Amino acid sequence: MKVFDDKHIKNVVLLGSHGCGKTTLAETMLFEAGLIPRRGRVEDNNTVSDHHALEHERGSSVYSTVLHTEWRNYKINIIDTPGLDDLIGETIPALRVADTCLLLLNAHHGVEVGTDLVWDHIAQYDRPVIIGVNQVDHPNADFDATVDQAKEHFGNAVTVMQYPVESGEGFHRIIDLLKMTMYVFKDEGGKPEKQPIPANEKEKADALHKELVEKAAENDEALMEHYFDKGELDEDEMRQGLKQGMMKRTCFPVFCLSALRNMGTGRLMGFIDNVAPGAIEMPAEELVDGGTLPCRADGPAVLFAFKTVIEPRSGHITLFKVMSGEVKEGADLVNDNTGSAERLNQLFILDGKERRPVERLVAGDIGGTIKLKDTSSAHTLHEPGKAIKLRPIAFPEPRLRQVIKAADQKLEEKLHAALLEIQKEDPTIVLTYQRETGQQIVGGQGDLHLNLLKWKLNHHYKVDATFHAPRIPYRETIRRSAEASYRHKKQTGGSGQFGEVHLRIEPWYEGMPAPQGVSVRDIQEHDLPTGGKLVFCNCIVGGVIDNKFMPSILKGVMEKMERGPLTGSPARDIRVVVYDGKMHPVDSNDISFRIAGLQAFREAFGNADPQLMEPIQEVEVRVPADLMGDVMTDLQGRRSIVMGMDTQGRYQIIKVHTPLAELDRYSTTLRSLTQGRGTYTERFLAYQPVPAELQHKLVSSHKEDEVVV
Ligand SMILES: Nc1nc2c(ncn2[C@@H]2O[C@H](COP(=O)(O)OP(=O)(O)OP(=O)(O)O)[C@@H](O)[C@H]2O)c(=O)[nH]1
Ligand SMILES: [Mg+2]
Repeated sequence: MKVFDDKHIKNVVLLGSHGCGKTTLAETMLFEAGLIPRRGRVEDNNTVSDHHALEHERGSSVYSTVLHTEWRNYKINIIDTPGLDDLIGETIPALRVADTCLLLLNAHHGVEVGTDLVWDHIAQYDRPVIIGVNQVDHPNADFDATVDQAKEHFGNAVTVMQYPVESGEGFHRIIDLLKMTMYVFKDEGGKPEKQPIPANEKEKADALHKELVEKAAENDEALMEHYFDKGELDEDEMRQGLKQGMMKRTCFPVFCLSALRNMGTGRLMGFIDNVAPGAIEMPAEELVDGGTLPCRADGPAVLFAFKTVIEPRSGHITLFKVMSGEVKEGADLVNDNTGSAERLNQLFILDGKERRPVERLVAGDIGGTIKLKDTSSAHTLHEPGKAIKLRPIAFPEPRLRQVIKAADQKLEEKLHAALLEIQKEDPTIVLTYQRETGQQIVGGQGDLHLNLLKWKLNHHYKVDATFHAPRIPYRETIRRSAEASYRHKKQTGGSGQFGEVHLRIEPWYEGMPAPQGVSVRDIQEHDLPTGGKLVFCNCIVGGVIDNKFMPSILKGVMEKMERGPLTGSPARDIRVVVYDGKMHPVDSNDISFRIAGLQAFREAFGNADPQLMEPIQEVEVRVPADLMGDVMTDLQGRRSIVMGMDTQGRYQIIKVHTPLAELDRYSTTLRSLTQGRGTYTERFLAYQPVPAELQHKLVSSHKEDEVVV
């Protein structure tokens, strides 16, 4: 495999809504450059990019795939991403390492919901953008309307570079406004014939050319002056101006394509070669500990591992971008995140599933290796003796959480191990364990994401998993103090059991004064594993309960607090004052005092105005302004408290506090309320009291466990 120097490498990520033609375009770019002898089709499951069984089954991309093409003297690394929003975890790492985004629009759908969603991510990464209007050959294609929508959604930086003489089935001619020429394609596409712009298109082409020249000139004073003097810029000057515009994001050049019929790809690749910024032209990477790392071939060797791919047979493949310097096969590096030494035993570039060995890779290039010991996604590897750590990759929080179980209980451990593996590949799969319910919760980006997870578990790990809604982690507490006493007495045959405990329970709060009216011998503060506190005061006088039984009483109280009296949820923030009791010289033992403590606590709890607490989430919903009413009405039906509203471009941001219990499958509801245009984030805020009526309902539907003696 040829080694390209840092000046001849371009990294492009293909982005766009589901089905706009990214995979088809990637295939065409490889074919047009002569790297593959024939073009595969997504429908025939034979494209280079969509090579996974899961992608074949679905007929669309599920994974981000790295490919490369060569056009003239340049190597263009392409990362083809899946367009479905649930698979954003695949797209984000690709965006992180790409230097230019190629955003595809579908000429018969215009700007779609998926386009808008991915646009938000592009904007966060502040990357240069080329817009490709694809499917211009489609019978319902409308190039002009698509460009108008693009301007409406992404602003005036949208700049037409080309337009089709005719959209729709007859599409075969493109007018290029930089070269001021017309490309005429044969039916099968490929290399076009260049022709002069026809007279009836001249006026339109001249006007658009002028706009393009002005756009190119506006980023550079010297160019602007030049333009004023001559009234024109030559091609090179235009390229220079457009590159600057792309880097400043004041220019998003628009190209005209039919990926399916191979029209427009060659010219697009030529533009990527000549104009799209390469890694060495992009701003230096910011480092975690301050400072920056410019992408230079003569800098220290630094790699950024952006993705882990798990191949069932060959194990983990680590995909990386060379952020600086160069690496050779066999290089010894250090992982800055773990401190581990790593050797690049193999060095290759990837074209879908094909690995092509390469002797070395230089700054800006993308490659892969296998069998790294201790390297995960977003880790930095560098030559020994340096301390360089690149910023991590931020992934969105889960939008759907479900309890996951192995259908066959015996496979529970296998399921857990499989989930840990999958998580390495897909950081948007988030595992949590809910201690009090003993439930394993898996978080993902939506129903589809979790369905794909199920598929992977089934097919790659041979575990069938079931999903269901998690139990709400309620908490129980009290609102006033109450006293109770309990005598546990059992006289059966030989030795009996006896223990009597008198206690008072009180709502605990930070800075609470010591118990009044009793003589305190000992106070213990326990941080509970499920949050909150239990403060346990030994106020026994005259030795009515021996000190050695106090731990048993505490144990009984703790047991009831772990599975609270109201709904079996953990109780919290309670002070227990044990002030009296009785012992029996022979029959008193640990178990008697444990039971007496537990029962006394339980009884006192019932009289202490018990309160069920529920988790409240801080929720931020982002919806197009016209859908705000419906979304708001729905949120109000979910016991939400509106905290504020904001405008962000064409969107409204609604901030609410909503009980977790009301957010079950909210992502699915929000999608259907907004045809997918609304998004939201949520995070835990605090525990708050459950309203009385609802508490009554929850308590009556819970049957308290019998006390096991
Ligand atoms: N008419 C026409 N159809 C196209 C063109 N490009 C792609 N298609 C078709 O559109 C469908 C989707 O194409 P893909 O390449 O899978 O789209 P994608 O953007 O990769 O889709 P995801 O991976 O799901 O995001 C396929 O049926 C393609 O044949 C085009 O230029 N013209
Ligand atoms: Mg695809």
